[in-house]
Amino acid sequence: MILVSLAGVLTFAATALANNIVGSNGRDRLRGTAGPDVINGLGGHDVINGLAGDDILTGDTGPDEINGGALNPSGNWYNFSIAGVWGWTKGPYGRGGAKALVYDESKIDKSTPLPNGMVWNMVYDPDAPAGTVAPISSEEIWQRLEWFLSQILPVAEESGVRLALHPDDPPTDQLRGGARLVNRPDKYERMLDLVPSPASALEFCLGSLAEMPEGDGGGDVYEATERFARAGRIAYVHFRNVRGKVPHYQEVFVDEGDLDMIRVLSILRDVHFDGVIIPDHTPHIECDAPWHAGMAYALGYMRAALRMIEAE
Ligand SMILES: [Mn+2]
Repeated sequence: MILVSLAGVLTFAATALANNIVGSNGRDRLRGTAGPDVINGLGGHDVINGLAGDDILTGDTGPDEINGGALNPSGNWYNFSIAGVWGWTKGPYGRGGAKALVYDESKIDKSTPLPNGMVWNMVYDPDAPAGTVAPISSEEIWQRLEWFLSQILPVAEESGVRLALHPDDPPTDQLRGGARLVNRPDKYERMLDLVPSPASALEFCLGSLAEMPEGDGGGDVYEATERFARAGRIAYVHFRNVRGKVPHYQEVFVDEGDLDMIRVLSILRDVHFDGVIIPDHTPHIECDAPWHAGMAYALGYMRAALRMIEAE
């Protein structure tokens, strides 16, 4: 069954492809409420920074937080990143002068350290001492993730919800001194194996995956889509497109990037994917509601594309 919902206005049901497309209201629910409830409500910055004590996420508070947090059983977004999304510039680089994001490592110093008291572009401790966050190795960030998953996944299982990890955006080797986590499709495999659980799932961001450089397990988004969808590990898909890869790429409209989005949808159809597909960030169309216009454009494309491949 397909459920299309755009700001609560439109609802259609029942097609052959068992996907849900959730509009901006669903995105808000998933991203605005559910994700931060998990991460911030349960001491996320301490976990990411490696400072969490054993009492976080354990005891009675875990299930209560999850059950009280309006989490979605199908999948709830989380990121696990020190630097967050950083290093891009925004300008009228998109088609028709739309404002779009460009990531170009020749224009930045990606090792620029994070100030103390900040994680994921957010200040969590305004009284932090002056200075910067020390570099964090790949081994260290994977250990922190393992601890986090070992604590929260049993609670998620008990509560009947899935947690869906977003890959790194941008998927560099390191950013601001911190090693990145899922910057190749195969790293998703490593994450799933780290703490095996049916509650552990993927927030499968097609844009971030397409930005991953070739080689070292990167490059083939179609193969990764089929592999993880067939295994039932994709909780939901971020449907967006890009042109180029790390170290230089640009975010573009869904119909003009390097990824063949129709091919991706066909793969999902062929493996009977029954998760959720939502639009991700898009170029901002010049008008009174630039973000909403971009989202509406992506949703319209997605609906039309689904109709087309279902008719094949
Ligand atoms: Mn995304």
